[in-house]
Amino acid sequence: MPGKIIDLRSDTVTLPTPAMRKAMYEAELGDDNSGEDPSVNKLQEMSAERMGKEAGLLVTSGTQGNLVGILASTQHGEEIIVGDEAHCYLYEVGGAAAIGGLSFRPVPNHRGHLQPDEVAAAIRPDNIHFPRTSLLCLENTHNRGSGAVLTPAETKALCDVAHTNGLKVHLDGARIFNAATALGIPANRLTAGVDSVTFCFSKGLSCPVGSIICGSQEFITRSRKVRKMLGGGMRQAGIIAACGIVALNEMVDRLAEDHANAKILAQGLANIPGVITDPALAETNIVFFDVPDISPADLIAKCTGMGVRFQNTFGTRYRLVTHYGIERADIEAALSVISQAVAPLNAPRA
Ligand code: TLP
Repeated sequence: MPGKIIDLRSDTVTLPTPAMRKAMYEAELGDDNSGEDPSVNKLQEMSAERMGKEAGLLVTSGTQGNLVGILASTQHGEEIIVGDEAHCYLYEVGGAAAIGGLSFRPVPNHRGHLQPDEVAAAIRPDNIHFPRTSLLCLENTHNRGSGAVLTPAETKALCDVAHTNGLKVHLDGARIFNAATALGIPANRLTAGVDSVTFCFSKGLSCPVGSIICGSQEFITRSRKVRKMLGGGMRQAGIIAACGIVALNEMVDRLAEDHANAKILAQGLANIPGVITDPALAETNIVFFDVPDISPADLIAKCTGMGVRFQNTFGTRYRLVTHYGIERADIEAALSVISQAVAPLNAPRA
């Protein structure tokens, strides 16, 4: 039996650090539904400051943060522009359509690097037949784009197109600190032009639960009501916020380690015959690879049996995510396991 399970399925599998467990125990609490939880209030202020926005609102998850952001920026029946591989389009149960009565207008994703001219072409002109286009959603880093990073210049160009045409911009920044770390800049440079941004505490920052949405004071006041409608109004949520405070103080700077590990992983995978990956795409903590000649069920079962877990995203494509708790030695071990699992492919044929 393998010893340590090396779980590379997602950075959502991270467990709280000892400092977070202590902070939860000691957290000052109150009723956040009435805005009276001091720990939540502190986290919201810290987060808003990091994002360069006026205010923040703690939400239960990234999915809820995106939905709150979308609903607070639109009216029922309008249309929102998304990349055709955006998380909020593919993996959030179509909440914007189901709950917001919004139609999605997908544009080519380009690994998250949406093209301003393609966005501009998707904006509906004023016409009796059309819904009003009211929001552009961006994603940084981009999950399905192998953790691709949007630069401040790209973000600005996209925001300019949106704002010139009367659209708001919501940024799914679930992993915004990974993007900032990769570029070596403060996160607020990546959020400067957007109207709202969500980021997650429960991914690379290692918290057990929680995300946040930031924007103008007026937007957050509206978002608070939407959150309540979605059942996301919490009570002594300072238990959750306490971990977020530790995360912002202690867990952002270490993301560079995850990125370095992802690069080693991607390079190692590229050297395994039978595995297809482009190591240049490993910009942050997400690595995708393909093994066309083996069934996904077999590959996953073999690797899991040898103590290495990762996700089969679709077809013969797989995703590995590095995070807190995964050390350099685990990367070497994972590479050795994957290499053994695909080895029969490479055996000389009789
Ligand atoms: N991503 C998860 C899930 O897809 C399972 C993962 O493992 O990567 N935006 C982005 C870019 C995300 O990657 C995710 C979660 C979310 C939003 C939603 O966050 P949660 O899971 O907190 O609702």
